[in-house]
Amino acid sequence: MSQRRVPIGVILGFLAAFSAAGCGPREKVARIAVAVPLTGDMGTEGQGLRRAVELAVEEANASKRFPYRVEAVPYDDRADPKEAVNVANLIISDSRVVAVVGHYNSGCAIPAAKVYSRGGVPMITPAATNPEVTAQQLKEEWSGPRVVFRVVPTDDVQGSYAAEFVYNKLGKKRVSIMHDKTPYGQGLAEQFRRRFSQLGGQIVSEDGISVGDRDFKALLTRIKDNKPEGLYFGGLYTEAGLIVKQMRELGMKTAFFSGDGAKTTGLFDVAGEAADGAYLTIVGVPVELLKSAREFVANYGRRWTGPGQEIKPFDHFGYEAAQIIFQAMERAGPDRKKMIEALKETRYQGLVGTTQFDEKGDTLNKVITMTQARAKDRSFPAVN
Ligand code: ABU
Repeated sequence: MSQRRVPIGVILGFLAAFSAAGCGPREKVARIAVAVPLTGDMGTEGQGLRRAVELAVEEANASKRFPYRVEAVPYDDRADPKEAVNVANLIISDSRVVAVVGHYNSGCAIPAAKVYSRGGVPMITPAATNPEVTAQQLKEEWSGPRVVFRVVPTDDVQGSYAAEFVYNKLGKKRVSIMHDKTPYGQGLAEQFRRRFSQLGGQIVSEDGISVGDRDFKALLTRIKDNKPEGLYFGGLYTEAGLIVKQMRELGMKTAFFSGDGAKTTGLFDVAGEAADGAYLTIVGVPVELLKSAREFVANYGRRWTGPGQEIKPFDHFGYEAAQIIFQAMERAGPDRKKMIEALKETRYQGLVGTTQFDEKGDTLNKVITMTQARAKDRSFPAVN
């Protein structure tokens, strides 16, 4: 009996045409990676972004917008820069991933962006606000393609805005600064300091703390002795909540200011009543005030009804990032390289207005809103 050999190329081709489960032809899929913190303190914010992107993906599939299925694939970077790089390496190695929505933390987005450039995968951050996230792409040492885009304004804008509010609107001239020594927290605090000093304000002290620190009373007692009229903190909601709580426990009535990383209901979970009156900037306009986001808010509320699934402050930016990716997919097809070029030409009219990117990949939309925490209903009404 003669035996006929099947060429290996034919076997590989046959296998590739079938799904990993081996139970049918492989479905055409384009994946959007959602690389955010899904666990730990910042998991609340990352889970919100995951829900927002999943909603966008479900809507795209339901409307048969593409001749293939779109999947949102979540990756947990745990708000840890090393884990973000690990996750980014996993993402670029999955050839079905055409784009990334992420990361939340600037400290994660900065190193992960280098990996995405190496893999030629476009990334849109819906939350990381340190200027370096995108600016690093224009530096001489950046050897790969420019792949990073951002739909939120940066901390030079946010820090300056806060300084002008404190100095001009509230008339406070002597402020202490604290920050968490991360690219986000320290960077935002430095931008605040730069503008506040330019205006003629006096920085009476500046101190770095570490993420995970719990007891700030010794430091706050020293700060209290300097009698500042305000305390500006660059960092995230857990440390912000602990600081403002301990300030009030020490009898410090000093006004408390922080940024978009602290403006979330987690602040009330940590600080309780002590959060009341804290001033927090947020990038863009809070979603509840955006007429253009009403349908998104209603759909989100219908889709995500479980405990802890309420809309989070950056979710509309996550949804917007997904829509901008879809627009690029329509123009370029689910092709990483072509999508990068299509994203550079973005002109998208969405929930937050018109998004167009500058040469760094930053949105031209530079709106910042000042809010003030209201403990009785755990809300952040706008004050400007
Ligand atoms: N911008 C909100 C906090 C996240 C970050 O930029 O690190």
